[in-house]
Amino acid sequence: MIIKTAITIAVGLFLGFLAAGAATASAMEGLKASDVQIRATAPGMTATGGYVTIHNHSDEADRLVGVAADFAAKAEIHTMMHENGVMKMRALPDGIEIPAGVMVELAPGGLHLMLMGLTRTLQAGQMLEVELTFASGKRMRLPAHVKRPGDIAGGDGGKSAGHGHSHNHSHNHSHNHSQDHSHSNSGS
Ligand SMILES: [Cu+2]
Repeated sequence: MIIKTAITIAVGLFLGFLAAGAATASAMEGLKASDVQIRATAPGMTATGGYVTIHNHSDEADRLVGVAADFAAKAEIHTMMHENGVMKMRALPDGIEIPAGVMVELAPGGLHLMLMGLTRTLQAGQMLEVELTFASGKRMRLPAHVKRPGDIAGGDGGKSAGHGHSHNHSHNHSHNHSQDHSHSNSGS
């Protein structure tokens, strides 16, 4: 009798635990970020771009509001804009809206993670980590592949074909913001 009660309780706890686990798993599936790619740098470069695909499977909008990496003293969310025929980068202090049910792709020529104050040269083939923060409070620590600019998916005729490719160069060279210099100067 006592034993049977104990088993009943144990089974109940176990099922409760499973249910809690399943709830957590589906909540995590709500928002998925994958395929983080970072543009490799040449020695001395203090800034680079990063890209990621975020898929919101939930029925609530969220917002990417922050990015951090241990190899970058400062990181921001940027977009690219046409201004008098010239592509320019602009910080998005409010981040990027990720509407319910929508996939948002940060890719060369458009939205990107701006990684500044680099503490080392990022070489193609390296595997790093970045952390994304969302308005909902979610944080994701994700593996990030360092790739040569030409190997970065999304900007070269892929799904987001169009503007990506031709703008890669201007993007690359305009990364030397004035902020970057203050960071790199502090170390040398
Ligand atoms: Cu930028």
